[in-house]
Amino acid sequence: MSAVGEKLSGLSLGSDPPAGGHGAFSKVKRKKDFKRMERVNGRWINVLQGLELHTGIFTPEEQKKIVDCIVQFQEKGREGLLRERTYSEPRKWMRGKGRVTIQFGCCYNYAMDKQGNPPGIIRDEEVDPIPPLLKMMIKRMVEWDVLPHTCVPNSCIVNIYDKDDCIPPHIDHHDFLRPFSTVSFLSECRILFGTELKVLGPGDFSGSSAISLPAGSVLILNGNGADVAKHCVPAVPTKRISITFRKMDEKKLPFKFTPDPDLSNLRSLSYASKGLMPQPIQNHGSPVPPPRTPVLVQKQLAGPNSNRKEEQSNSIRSPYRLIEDDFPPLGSASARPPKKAVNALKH
Ligand SMILES: O=C(O)CCC(=O)C(=O)O
Repeated sequence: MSAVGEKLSGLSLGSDPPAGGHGAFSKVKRKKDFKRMERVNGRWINVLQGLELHTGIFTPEEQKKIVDCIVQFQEKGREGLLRERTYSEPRKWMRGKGRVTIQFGCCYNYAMDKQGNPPGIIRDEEVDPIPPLLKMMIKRMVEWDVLPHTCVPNSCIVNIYDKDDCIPPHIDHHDFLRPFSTVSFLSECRILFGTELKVLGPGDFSGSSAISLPAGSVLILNGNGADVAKHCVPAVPTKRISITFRKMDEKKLPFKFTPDPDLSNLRSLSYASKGLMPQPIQNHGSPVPPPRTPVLVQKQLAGPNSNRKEEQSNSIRSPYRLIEDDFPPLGSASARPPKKAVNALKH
């Protein structure tokens, strides 16, 4: 069992192995072909390139545990039991104004604050550490090939949207590396993307593309989808929670930051990461001959910057069988921003 599993076993989200060994993993669906061509600086590009939507990563029971945990933190925050900048409940005076946020791992400043701190990570401010259950979510995402082990998040922001709350158009600040991920809970909502997102009214936005985020889904933001297109969540029709996990730029780490051992050495559970040779699955009764060097191994040898897309899709589509315990229950590069992105509203 990994360090996280050992230390956090008391907080296990699930007690049984996935039904049928690969049962839980077989429910995972990954969409990586989002496409919307827009003209940027005179060139037509796919502004959704780099977005991925992963569903089936967290079971309904696990989602409930995570939501319960967030609700408990919200209560603690209301009672003043969290560090000052961890919990924030903006003054709301109209539809589309604000949402509750809970920050773990670092204090992110959305706009120039009273002390004159610019938007970004405030390095001399402390917030509460990432709670164990949320660390287990990170572990799951890395082990299940949702996030690369080269970009393990060390901070997160929980957004609690009541009906009519929203998040305005923005590009995530480059104090955080790419990719980053947003996990959705409680209700499905639409997230808009586009180089031009229009503010039509309070919580009312329009954009060239909308992606539906089902409860329990993980949206990965990378490439153009993170840095060329802005994104926003228009006023939600019903309560929703999201957790955005991000890795901080080393140069922007809070001064008192110490790496969490629970989040170090996380690895994908796909066989190549374990250095195991795959076992061919019978295909219509005849064994599938393995390639001389399995693709995943090739990718691993090629280093962390090799084509992760292919690696991920291989982990579910390849003719090789994963090891029975590869997908246990939850218990057990910074892209240089294009000019356009630099000018976009930072968030
Ligand atoms: O709630 C969401 O899905 C989006 C959150 C987001 O954009 C952010 O935290 O920066």
